[in-house]
Parts: sequence; C-alpha cells; structure tokens
Amino acid sequence: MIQTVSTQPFTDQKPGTSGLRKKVRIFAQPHYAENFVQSVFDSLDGFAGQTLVVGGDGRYLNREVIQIVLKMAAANGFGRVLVGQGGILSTPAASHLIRASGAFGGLVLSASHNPGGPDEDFGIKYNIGNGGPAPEKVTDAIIERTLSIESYKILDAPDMDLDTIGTATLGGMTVDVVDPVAAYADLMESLFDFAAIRAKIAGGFTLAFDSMSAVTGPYAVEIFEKRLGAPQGTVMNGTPLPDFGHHHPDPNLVHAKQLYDRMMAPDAPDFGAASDGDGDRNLIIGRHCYVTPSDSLAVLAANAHLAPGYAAGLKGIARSMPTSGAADRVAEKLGVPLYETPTGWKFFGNLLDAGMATICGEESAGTGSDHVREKDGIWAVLLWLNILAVRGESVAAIMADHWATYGRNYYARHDYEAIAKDKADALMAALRASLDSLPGTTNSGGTIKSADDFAYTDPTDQSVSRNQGVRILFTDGSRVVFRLSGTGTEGATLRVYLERYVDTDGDLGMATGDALAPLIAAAQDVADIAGYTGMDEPSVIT
Ligand code: VG1
Ligand code: CO
Repeated sequence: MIQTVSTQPFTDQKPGTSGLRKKVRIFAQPHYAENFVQSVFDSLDGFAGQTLVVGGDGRYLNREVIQIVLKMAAANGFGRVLVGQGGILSTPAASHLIRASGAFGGLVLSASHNPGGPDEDFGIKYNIGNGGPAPEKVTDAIIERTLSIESYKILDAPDMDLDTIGTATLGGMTVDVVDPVAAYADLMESLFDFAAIRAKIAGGFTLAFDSMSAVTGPYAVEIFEKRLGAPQGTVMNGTPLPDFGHHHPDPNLVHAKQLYDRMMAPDAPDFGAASDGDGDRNLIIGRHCYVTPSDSLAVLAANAHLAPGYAAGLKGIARSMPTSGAADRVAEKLGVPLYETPTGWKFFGNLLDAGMATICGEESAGTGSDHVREKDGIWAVLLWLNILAVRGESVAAIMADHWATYGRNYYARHDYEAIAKDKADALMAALRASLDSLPGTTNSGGTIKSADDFAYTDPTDQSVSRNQGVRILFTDGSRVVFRLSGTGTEGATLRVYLERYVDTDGDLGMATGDALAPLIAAAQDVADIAGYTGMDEPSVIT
C-alpha cells in the first residue's frame, strides 16, 4: 500500500561538488533521506514505468537507505529498479549500468573518499540517463524542492532481499538484483588488451592494488587476480567494510600510506595503485616513483592510443581548472582541443556526450573517459597497465621520458581542513576583494600577471558557472589557486593548488617541495592563511 507521509523541509540538503554528503547521524534523522529522495523524484519528469539504478559503496547505512529508495521508487511509479547484489555498485559501475540498461537515471549512495561508520559520513547522488552526475540545472531544482517539500510517498512493504541475484516484485515495480561486477569487468575487457597485460604479469611483472576496504575489492579481485592472473593477495584490503576498517578511503599519500610504504621499500612491486570509497579515484605509484594525478592524466592522454579502446586517438582532453596544465601540452602536441572546467565530474558530461572530449581528469586523483560518465579508478589502472605492457618500460622511465618531451609541471595541493566556516569564508572574501589590486605586484612567487575568480561557460549549452575558485597567475606561467571544498561535512576545507612549469631544458629532477617553495610562500602572502586559520602547516599535502 502506498503511504503519503507528511514532512517538513530540512534546510541543509543542498548538494555539493558531488551529491548530498552529511554525517550519518544527520542522515539517520526521521524523514531526512526520504525528503531528499522525494525531492529528487519531484525534480524529474517522465520516469513513470522507467528504470532506476541503485547501489552504493557499502558504507554504514547503505542497506537501510537502499530499502527506503526501493519502496519510494515503487510508490512514485518507477517500473523497474536495478540494484547491485548486497547493495554494492561502484560509482563507475553504476554509471555503466545506467547507460547499458537504458535507465532513466540512478541513485548512487556514497560519500566517496569521506570516511564511513556510525560517526562518519553518508551521501546520496543522483545521476541522469547518460550515466553521469546531474548537471547544475537539475541539482538547482532539487535544492529548491528540498526547501518546499511537504510529503513523500513510500510503499508499506517488508524489506527486499538484496543478496540473491534474481527478479522480484515490489508493489507494481520489478526489482532486479544484479551482479555488480560482471558487466563492468566485461566493459574493461572490451577497452584494454587483457592478453598483453596477462602475459606481462605471467612474465614476472608484479603489482599491488589497495582497495582500502572499500567498494573496489570485488572488482579488483575479479579483474586483476581472476581475469589478468595476478597472484592472490595482489589486492590488499579487498573486503568492503561499512567503516572501511576505520580508515579514510582517500587514495593519497597520507591515507594510502600502507601502499606508499610498500612501493618505496627495497623489494617494492613494479606497479602500485589504490582507489577510493566508491571506486572512482585512482592513485598511481610506480616502483619508487609517485605519479601526481595531474601528470597521470597527461601520460594517459599521451599514450591512450596504445590501448585498443583508444586506438583511433582522442577527440579532445578536458581537465578541471585546478588540475595542472601538463595535459594542455599533450593536447597541443596531439592537435586536439583542451577544455578547462570547474571542479567536479558533472562538468565533463556534456563534453563527453557531444563527442568533444575523450579523456577527462582532475588533480584529485580522478581520471576517466567516454566509456562511462564518471571518473573511474580501475579504468585508469588498466590503461596504465596496458601502456606499460606495450612500452615495456618502468613507470619511472615513462615519467622521465614524458617530462623530457613536454617539460614538467611541478604540482601540489595543500589542504587546510576543519577550519571554522566563517574564517574560511572571510579568507576567500578578502582574496576576492584583492583581485583587482594584485596584477603587477611582485612577491616570492614572481610578478603577478592576472588574478580572477574562475567562471565557466559550457560550450554545449552556454550555461555559466561562476565563483569556481580564485586564480593567481604569475608571468612565468606559475599559478596558485584557492577554493573551498564542496564535499566536506565538518567546518570548511581550504584547498590551495600550487603549480610551476619548468621547460624541457630546465631542472626536471627537483623535489616537488623545493620547486614549489616560493609559491607556497606567495600563497601565504596573498591570502594570509596562517592569520585566518591559525594553521602554520596544511593538514594534508597531495
Ligand atoms: C573533491 C575534489 C574534486 C572531486 C570531488 C568528488 O571536491 O576536489 O575534484 O570531483 O571531490 O570526488 P571538493 O569540492 O571537496 O574539492 V569523490 O571521489 O569524493 O566523488
Ligand atoms: Co570517489
């Protein structure tokens, strides 16, 4: 029986960079998840009888919210829901399933790289029929609806069995519990030369993949160990846990320290990688050689044609604004366009749909292509492996060759976490107010050429997104970028992105911290980070 439950708006349901993310205790309030799901449905048109894909990264609350979504989808008139077995779907696998099944859209339950567990984070994101995150015009409609909602519809029915693959009905709706891994693994096999990678592994090439106790475990075991023949144990932390084993499932040098230490040890494997909570990010570390995500994007773009799925070449490359310009030089050499978008994967969808870009990436360890409409951690690892199999060189040799060809974009991101929100807002406001007076001034970073607040006009629909980050550009091409995170759930996080380009005839072998030291001082100088935050050092450097 369909129940109409009266409710009142929550005023804090505005989706951020990637969906709605909140502490579990907020999500677990009566009506909270229901309000948001109904607001999503109310913002959509024409889904009656259509298919909805549902799955998540297995974190705490995943199963409970899936049951709510199933009952609400049935009550609101969806014809069918496809749900991953056990409630599991990595974000890229959900994107693929939406596309492959011709679904109307999907709900991805994840707070991605944020920690999980009863005292940590949960999240819900709506993806549209192209498989990608809802664009701003949809999220804007959702926000508005969350502020006026008065009731939601839910079926009064027992919970569904999520663990048995097969078909059942819920009210008038069909529920298909599907294998979360198989179709995704098949897609990967269609893009990459698995035989060549398998032969390389059989020949003694060693790898380590850290799933960080998050969603990629079953995907990585199937792909790396079963289909590609890597020995059992290649996948570390391969069982998804609701609290990720108390770790922060963010594949960076701080949180993936176990992998990093292994890759820097004397007996390190040839290749190491990690993914995040929901499987869309990737960390790449060669033997004794960390690859920054911005460099990884550039190397993948430069070499993608070596993999069967990209043999025809690239139509274009897209990167988020704070991502380094390393990919720009590759695009220039390939003679393809380079698009610079705001932070967040939702801005790549239109470019991919229009066939304007083939490969996209972000400095935050996200890389992907037009095979789905999300960034894709395992995809990036497989493309690296395919390139390594064809070139027969080490990661370190490939990086050295890349810099010798294109020059090197020294790059780092400094995060200042858990700042009081008013302090962070004040810092950004002061920076914005100083923009006009900065050009022409000189500090330790050099002479400032221009300073602005990044705005983006989508070339496919002309929609404009403003206030996407403050950029300070120096005359020698160096940059410092400031923006506030839109994925956190506690206070504010200031992200400071530092970049310095050194041409092929310059010093390509500096330590990143040394190369960037003048810019780090310049960032402090223009933004008074210590003054506003009281922090002398960033919380995390990636
Ligand atoms: C961060 C990253 C951004 C990424 C987003 C979602 O956003 O900087 O590049 O797209 O997370 O990634 P923010 O607003 O905190 O800087 V995930 O893997 O958390 O979905
Ligand atoms: Co993620």
